[in-house]
Parts: sequence; C-alpha cells; structure tokens
Amino acid sequence: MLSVIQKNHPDKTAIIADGKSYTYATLANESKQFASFLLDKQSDLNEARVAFMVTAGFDYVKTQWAIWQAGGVAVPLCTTHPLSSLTYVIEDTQAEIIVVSPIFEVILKDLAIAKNIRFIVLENIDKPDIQALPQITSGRRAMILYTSGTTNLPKGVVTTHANIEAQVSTLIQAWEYSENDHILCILPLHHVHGIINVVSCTLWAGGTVEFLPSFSADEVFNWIKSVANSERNGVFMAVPTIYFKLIAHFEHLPASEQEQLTAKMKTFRLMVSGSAALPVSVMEKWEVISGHRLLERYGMTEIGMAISNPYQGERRAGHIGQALKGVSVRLVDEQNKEVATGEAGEIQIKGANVFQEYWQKPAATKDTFTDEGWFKTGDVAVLEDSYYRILGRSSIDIIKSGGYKISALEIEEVLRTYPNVKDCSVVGIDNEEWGELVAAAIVSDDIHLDTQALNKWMREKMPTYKVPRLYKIVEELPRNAMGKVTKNDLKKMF
Ligand code: MLC
Ligand code: AMP
Repeated sequence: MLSVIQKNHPDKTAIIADGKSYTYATLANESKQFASFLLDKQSDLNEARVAFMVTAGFDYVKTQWAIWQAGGVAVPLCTTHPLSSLTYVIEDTQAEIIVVSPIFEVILKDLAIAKNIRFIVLENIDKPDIQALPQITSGRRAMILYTSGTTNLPKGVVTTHANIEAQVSTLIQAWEYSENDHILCILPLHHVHGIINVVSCTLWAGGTVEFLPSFSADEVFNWIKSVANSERNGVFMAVPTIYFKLIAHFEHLPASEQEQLTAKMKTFRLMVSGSAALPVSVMEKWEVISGHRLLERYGMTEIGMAISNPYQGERRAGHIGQALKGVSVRLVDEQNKEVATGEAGEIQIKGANVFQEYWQKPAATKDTFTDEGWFKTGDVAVLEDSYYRILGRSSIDIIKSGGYKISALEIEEVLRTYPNVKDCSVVGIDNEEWGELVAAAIVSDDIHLDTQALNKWMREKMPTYKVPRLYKIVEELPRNAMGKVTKNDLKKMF
C-alpha cells in the first residue's frame, strides 16, 4: 500500500466523511505529518504495534497510512467492541502506542495509563515538520486483524505490505476499479471486506471513498441517489445481510420512489456481495430491484480475496466463481490429496496474497499450512462446470452471522462462567437474514434461568454480534458414545 501514498492524485477527492471532502494531497500530507508525530524523532517504529480506535473517515485512513509510513504495524480496533475485547487485542499485540478519536478517549485512557502505553488523542495534536520517513521493505509486517477460529480466543492475522499489495492489485485488475469510482463504506474497518476491498482498493485506484458512520438502509439509498446524479461510477459492496435489509426497506417504499431508485441503481458500475453465502433468493430479488446481478466472491482474513465470479462474463447464482489471477486454488481430501473434479474437498490457497503468520502463535500458523505451503481454509467446496460452489465448513464450531465470523467455543467459554450454568453448547442456526443465528443450549439446575439477564451480561462481555439470539435450557446435551456433544442433533432442537 505504501506505493499508492507516493503516487497520489493530488487534487482529486480521496475521502468524503461528515459532509467534508478531503483530497489525496491532504491525505498524503496529513498522514506524513502524523507519521512524523508518531516517530517523535525516532528513525523507524520498527514494527511497533499501533492500536487505533478511530471513527471511520478521514482520520481513520490518515492514521493507518501514518502508521505504515512510520514503519509501524497497524492494529485497527473495532469501535463498538466492549472493553474486554479491546483489552484482549491491545494486550495480545503488546501495542506500544494507542491512537483514539476524541470520543473514544474515555474508553481506553485508563488502560493506556495502567499499561504505560503512549496514548494519542486525535485532537489538537502538534503538527510537526515532516521528518525523513523510513524506507519500508515490502516483506515487513503491515497489519494485524483479529479473526475467530477453531480455538476459543481470536487470533491476530499478520499481513505484510507485500501481502496487502497482492490482495489489492489482484482485485483492482479483476474488478476494474478506476479513478472514476465512488464507493460507499458502511462496513467495519477491522476486517478485510471494509479495509481492503472497499477502502484500500478504491484509494489505490485513485477513486473516492465516502463513509457513513454505520449502516442504515435509508442513508444507503440516499447516497445511491446522490452518486447516480454525479459523473462518477457508483460502486457498492456489502455482506448478504445488508442486501437482505436493503431489499426489506425497498419493499416498503412507495412505487414512485422504487422506480426512481431502480433507475439510479442501474447507473452503477458494480455491486458486489461477499463474506458469507449469498442466498439465491436475495441475489434474484436484488437483480429485479437494482438491475444488477451481484458479483459474488469468496475471501478470508488470512488471504484477502481468492475466488470470484467474473466482472465480465457469467455471474452464476449460488457459486463463488473462479480463482483470481495470481491465486492458486485446490480442493483436497482429508489426506491433502487433490480430489477429482466434481468431488467435494477443502479449499486450499497459495499465493502472494496469503498472510504471513498468526501473531505469536507459531503452532497455530504451522497447523494451518500443509507441508507444501498451502493454506487450509476449512471451507468445503466443489468445482462445477468451472465455477466453485461452497458446500459448508469443516468445523461446525465456526459460525457466520451478519458476515462476521464467530467461534462457538469462544462463546461457550464465556457462558460457562455465568452463575448456574453447568454446561453449554453453541451452534449456528440457518437464517435467511443473518446467514446463521447464534443459539445456545444451557444445562442448568435452574430451569427458570433468566435468559434476558444472561443476555444482558453477555453483551458486556463480547461484541453484540457474538451474543446468542436463541437460548434453550436443557437437562443434558446430546452426546455420542465418546461423550462429545453432537452439534447437528443440537441444531435440530432449535
Ligand atoms: C446485530 N443484531 C443481530 C446481529 N447483529 N441479530 C442477530 N444476529 C446478528 N449477527 C441485532 C442487534 O442486536 C440489534 O438488535 C439490531 O440487530 C441492530 O444492531 P446493529 O449492530 O445496529 O446492527 P446493524 O448495524 O443492522 O448490523 C448489521 C450489519 C453488521 C450487517 C450491518 O452486522 C455488519 O456490519 N456486518 C458486516 C461484517 C463484516 O464486515 N464482515 C466481513 C468480515 S471479512 P437489538 O434488539 O439489540 O436492538 C470476511 C472475509 C470476506 O468475511 O470474504 O469478506
Ligand atoms: P473471515 O474469517 O471473517 O474473514 O471469514 C472468512 C469466511 O467467510 C470464509 O472462510 C468463508 O467461510 C466465508 N465466506 C466468505 N465469502 C463467502 C462466500 N461468498 N460464500 C460463502 N462463504 C463465504
């Protein structure tokens, strides 16, 4: 990503947020200035982790680019996570600097003081002269994003500058991003969908990224109307849940408003769906509403995007498409042997896009690669007439809800610490809107256990999207002869 900062398009609008526009020149200049502030006369941050809790918009991108230019590793923090989740990331990365927007100062200040971490509030900070910035080689670590997995605690996924450049340049070529693009960012920026596909790719191509603080169907449609009136190419990317919500909102609009919106959406260059399976029903309804056949693609925090339906050519419903250029894809059986065409197998990936390591977890890193260096995704697919189709995941403990990846084990671990919970098991229940809903079966002697109080307590412990939506108090959990909970049986109980 560093080269884009150098080859800026000075007078063009890079970012629109809070009703203000910022040019590439402003972004380049202010990020260099902030990099100098971060360096504070040192020559290089030497991969110090810089955690930042910054609202989506100009300050967010400025901070991220500054960290990179100063030689630090960017650790974006989710702006809606509870303190316990933020503390975990700050401790796990051993962050040396924390940067916050003024509104988040109160959340992290005490932690920073207690841990003696340099704490920077993005308000009234000195604007030092721009000092000589370090030369950053592309193999250096650039970013750590946290992902839930088959272990109970989230893991930090480390990508290098070279990984990010590969992820970005591959997509730009495949989906033909251009400097005329005008894209909306409503996705969280601590995940690849928002930070790579929406923000980084568009800025690399010289386009404009417009930020909304959070998702609202009404505001998305208002934005669509505003872009369709301009000379720019409208581009929209979201998770299936968002398309579901947009459709529901659209269906309640008066016919005249619907017609107007449909006409506006037809002027768009591209609309993409990903991060979870796009139900065919959603794809079909959206096509009627917008005139766009959604481009569905497949990716993961560890690899960026790997498989995509074509920009030009058939976008096949229920399928994720073909390997992107520069990404090698294979399907294998449990012995890591390639399966015959038409047979189901685990998706494995190789390429410059693939992450470097799980932060300070060498055993987990080793486990996730085969001896020949293929990354094991844990997703199972089949190749049908040159298009991959996802069949499911090899682990029932991974849940996808609203496009977020959630570990059932992580939720179980927290639930077990609640009074009167003797045991529990968490599963994902299919749901058209959310993909899956998190459901928890709880073994307790208290058959009247107040699940509302439990739910409230859970919301203080973990991000809301991880909190179970369905609870069932049971006498015992279904188990097999080995004593292992049979989660497929449990799913049927909900
Ligand atoms: C929120 N709610 C849920 C929920 N999340 N209910 C069920 N299941 C969930 N998962 C409830 C809240 O509790 C609340 O209800 C109500 O919905 C509104 O909450 P919210 O937080 O305001 O939700 P909303 O803003 O509408 O969020 C929906 C969303 C969000 C779809 C916009 O989930 C989102 O931004 N998802 C994107 C995640 C993402 O970017 N994933 C990419 C990962 S990268 P109540 O009753 O409490 O008021 C990746 C790789 C790749 O996957 O391939 O891209
Ligand atoms: P994350 O770890 O949050 O990056 O989520 C990555 C996971 O999202 C993948 O391993 C898949 O399980 C899922 N995923 C991403 N895109 C798709 C898609 N188009 N269809 C089905 N699942 C997807």
